[in-house]
Amino acid sequence: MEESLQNLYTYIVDGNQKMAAAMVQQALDSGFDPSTILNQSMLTAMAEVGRLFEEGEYFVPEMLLSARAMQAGLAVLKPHLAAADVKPRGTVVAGTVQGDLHDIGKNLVCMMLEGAAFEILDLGADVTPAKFVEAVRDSGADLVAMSALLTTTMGNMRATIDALKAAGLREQVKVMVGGAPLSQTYADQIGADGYAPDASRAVALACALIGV
Ligand code: B1M
Repeated sequence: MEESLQNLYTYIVDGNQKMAAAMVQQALDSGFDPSTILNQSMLTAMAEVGRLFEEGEYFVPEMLLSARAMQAGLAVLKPHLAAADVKPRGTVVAGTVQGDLHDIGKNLVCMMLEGAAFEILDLGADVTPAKFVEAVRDSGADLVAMSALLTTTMGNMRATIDALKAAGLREQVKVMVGGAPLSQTYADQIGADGYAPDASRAVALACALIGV
């Protein structure tokens, strides 16, 4: 890996927010395109953090520091992922489902969708089905984008889809889901309209679902 990408990887794994942000800027200044920085360095760093946690070398505080370093780096990258000022293609209500605090993947999906000219209503993490319903009703959104990183919280995607049905809103909105423990099979089982394994395919899926 090229030196600035390698340094960025190390600062994210080590949880150094300030240096992670500085390294993203340095990599941009050196001419790396944002998707190379993201895929070759930042996402592989988070996968390594997951491995260290699984092996018992990292605990929650270390994971949290790495997550903050990742978010600091993403903040620098964000303007480079976002599109120029164009008419919104559709409105997306996005959130990580109830009980789940993992928001990095969801934030990335939101950034990429924003970059592809979708208007985003980001409800954050630990979002109850009722909050999703309220946001869809108030905004008249075209799409709901739900993320889950825990096997214990995936079920809240189905609960959210059920709540949309109960509120009479399911027919007017498409639902897409994603997150590490999910699969197309699971998305089909819970009655979602689509599943995407990563943020760039989330953009392609969103476009396909609303027909743009
Ligand atoms: Co947690 N954590 N964590 N964690 N954490 C995982 C998910 C875990 C796999 C680690 C491990 O054991 N290897 C494990 C889950 C195991 C399981 O459920 N089977 C785990 C655990 C156990 C926990 C706690 C329970 C730990 C504890 O307290 N004992 C706890 C739960 C807290 C809670 O949510 N209630 C916990 C806490 C945390 C932190 C708060 C410390 C921190 C999160 C901080 C934050 O997000 N602000 C954290 C982190 C950082 C991780 C790992 C290391 C990294 C997650 C991440 O950000 N990845 C993670 C291990 C891993 O993933 N290898 C782990 C980078 C991110 C870009 O990827 O989110 O997968 P991801 O998103 C991808 C795709 O999935 C997809 O696109 C993204 C980019 O391409 N995608 C979508 C995501 N959402 C999408 C939506 C779409 C489409 C695509 O459409 C709508």
